[in-house]
Amino acid sequence: MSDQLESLRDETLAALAAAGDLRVWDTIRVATLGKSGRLTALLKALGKTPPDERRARGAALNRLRDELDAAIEARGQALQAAALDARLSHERVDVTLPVQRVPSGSIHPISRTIEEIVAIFGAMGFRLAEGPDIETDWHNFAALNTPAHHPARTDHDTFYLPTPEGHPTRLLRTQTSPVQIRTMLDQAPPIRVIVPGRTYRADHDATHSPMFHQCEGLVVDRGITLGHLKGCLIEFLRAFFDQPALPVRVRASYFPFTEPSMEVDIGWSRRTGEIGGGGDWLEVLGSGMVHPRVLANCGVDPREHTGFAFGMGIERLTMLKHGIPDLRAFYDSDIRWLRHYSTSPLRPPLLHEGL
Ligand code: 2NM
Repeated sequence: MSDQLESLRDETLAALAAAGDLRVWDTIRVATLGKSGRLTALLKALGKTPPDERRARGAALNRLRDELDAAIEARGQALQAAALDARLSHERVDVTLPVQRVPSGSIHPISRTIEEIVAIFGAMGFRLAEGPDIETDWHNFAALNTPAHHPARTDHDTFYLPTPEGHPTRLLRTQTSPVQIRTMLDQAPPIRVIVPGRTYRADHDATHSPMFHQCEGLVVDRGITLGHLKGCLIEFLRAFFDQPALPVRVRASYFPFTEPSMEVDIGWSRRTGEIGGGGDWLEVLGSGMVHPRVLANCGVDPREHTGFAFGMGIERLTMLKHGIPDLRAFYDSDIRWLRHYSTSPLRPPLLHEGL
């Protein structure tokens, strides 16, 4: 090999060995094998070599090109691997470190209760149903067998909206039952729905808010009985309060949309406010067998199908479960109250853990 080729070889190999990163490596590659590279220039000049030297010179140049090609490739790969190693060790994550305390939202206790109720009834085969907050008086009252003179219909309780001439009266729903009405109108039995949502009544004092939350449920099928209703509600209450032996009792009652109707009480202690034992009773639910007229109003034949329905107040259940003393605090958005009573979005309700 000529001195010229030998120095090109030694210089290139030395420069490659010294190259600390891919940017320097690429400069060497271009300066050697690129369009205006040193080796490329020598190959181009081969044509001007005297014919008697050309053969040997060509062979030497090709050998050198193969050698440098391989050396550049190998160094490139080594540098790439080193760069990846450096990145991986730099970006290593210690999974044992505590979660970073980034400011984040949390689940309001009302939302949490709704999620829990839906999870419990979901496990019993109920589907979630929702509907509009603004209703017609037919869906909110008439279809539910609530006669025109019923106290719930007076202006005192209901927020009526301005209604254009010739249109059906519009109002803010006073219960979520119009969603059950819409469900029966939309789909044929068997029906199993759980219906949480906002409801509105013109009532505002220490224990009433004009906007509050209810959760109602409806089952319609062939052969549904009061026994199914009792079993279902006892199952729900024991799961919700996480007490497998929670005392539950039912009392006869009256609602225009159910016949018979019953109220459901759970055991508690009036003295300590504790749910469970204690010998006192606390009303938590209203329920009953769907009135045949309500079924008929929704196109369900009461000679073929029967159903049960129930309703509960979300705020009240939440206050009982968590010992929250004041209803109004739910809507104050006081960040200290929210920190105390809200739950992390990272811990959704899990049935298998017990709610
Ligand atoms: C309650 C109590 C009793 C109820 C009835 C119906 C419907 F649409 F099926 F007729 N939905 N919800 C009902 C029955 C609600 O809340 C205290």
